[in-house]
Amino acid sequence: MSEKSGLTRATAPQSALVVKGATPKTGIVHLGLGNFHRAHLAVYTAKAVAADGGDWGIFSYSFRSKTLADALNQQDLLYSVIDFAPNTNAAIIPAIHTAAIAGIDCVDEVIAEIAKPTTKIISITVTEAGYSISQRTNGLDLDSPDIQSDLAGNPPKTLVGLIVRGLEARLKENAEPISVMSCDNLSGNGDRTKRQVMGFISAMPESKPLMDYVSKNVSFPNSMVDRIVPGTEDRHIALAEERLGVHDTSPVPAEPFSMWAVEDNFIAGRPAWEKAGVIFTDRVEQFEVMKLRLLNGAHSLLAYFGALDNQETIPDSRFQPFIEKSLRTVLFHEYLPTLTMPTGLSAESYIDQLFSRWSNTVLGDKTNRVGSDGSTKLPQRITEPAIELVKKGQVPEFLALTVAAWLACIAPLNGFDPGPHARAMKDPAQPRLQEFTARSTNGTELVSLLFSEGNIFAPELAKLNGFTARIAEYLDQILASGIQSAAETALQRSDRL
Ligand code: CS2
Repeated sequence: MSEKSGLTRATAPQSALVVKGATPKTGIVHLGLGNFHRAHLAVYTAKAVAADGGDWGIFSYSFRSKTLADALNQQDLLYSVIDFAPNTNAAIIPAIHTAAIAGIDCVDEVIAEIAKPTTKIISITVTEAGYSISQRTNGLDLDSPDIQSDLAGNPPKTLVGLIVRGLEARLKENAEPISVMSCDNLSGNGDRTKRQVMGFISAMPESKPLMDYVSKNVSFPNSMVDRIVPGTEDRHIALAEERLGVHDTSPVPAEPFSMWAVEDNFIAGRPAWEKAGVIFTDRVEQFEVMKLRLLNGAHSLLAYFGALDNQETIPDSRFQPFIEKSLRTVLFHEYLPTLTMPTGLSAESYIDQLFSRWSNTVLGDKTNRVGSDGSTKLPQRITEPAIELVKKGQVPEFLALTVAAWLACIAPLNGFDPGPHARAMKDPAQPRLQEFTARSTNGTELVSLLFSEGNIFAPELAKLNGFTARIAEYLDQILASGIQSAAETALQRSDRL
């Protein structure tokens, strides 16, 4: 136990507080109380309130994270965000939350909060896995038992169910407009959230009034969010204490870099986020695609190649010469040709900046964090570029190898040991994939089951025979001779382009 006093309103160093006076009243209900939210939306909102005022306090809810919610309540809802990078000692306390609650027993409170006319925005960070997307139908996963339970009127267990019950209560009580803003790495995240919400409402009995209300009075802004935020470790807690002089049980480590590009489509108003550095643009899609492919797509490669090469952290992985070459090839030959950079941003400098962000040894982001949930991340990152390149007659070697490396990490065949960092990765599709593995003797059989029964990648991708055959071939090569050998084959083939 630390000898320093614990972080509370009474002990918080004033100089670190972003919002210095009383916490503003709730204007935002946030779903998903993870580290990313606490270092991104919460920081931008606190800075906007500090600059411009407004009732934009954040009432936050998490389906799980009960321990974190309890810890924050012990600290008067305060926590610090600590920049981790060489040559910085920044530590701030956003002080913007009005509540932190967690667990399914609290959903009625959340629904009631969404219904209040003073709530103007519902914001979301639940990761890609939280949207109940069916890859088979590209809509709401109506086969999911949790969605079925939510549709039957039980206390909502899913994000979409919870939002819809909140909107239903709002319609009943005041029918005021509201915005629903996804801050997750999904392409067209606002449009996608709307599709999921509408899919749920369509499956409800007598849903016409709710459908009309949502169509006319609820906006779903698209946005591109960016900041690398790992999980909190003991060393982060120790450093937070050193910088703050008080003991914070729940600090958030983050890189200094932060970016947020948002479509200005807030039907019920918003904080003055532009005063906190947010880019408002009607070209948000360009930012999203750039970030989802160049940062996140390449990040997945770093995570799976690194873990298979026994690297614990992203910087350790990035510094392996074969991984660095693979990264440059996937970025310049496979992702960049499939996108248009936003006006004013140069691809070369954005990519240089990515390499320096991935080199952050002080932050020490983990390959197992980035590699987790690949079944919900890879479809966003790989599908469209793969389809586009194959249609142009190019086999995207490293996109195929990324999928193969993910399979080798999550569902290793024939007793292959992917190493401790891959074993630490979690993936909601792992049981299904392992079942396919048990039925397969080689990469071709596994990949064929993945694409015929997996419901992970869009059916269109399954039709790209050259691409799926390449995934199988690379998977066999990883199992027989390791990731480096497979990457070298892919590099040789790419050189011939
Ligand atoms: C990462 C992201 O988990 C992942 O797959 O690529 O969490 C990444 O760190 C963030 O999107 C950075 O903005």
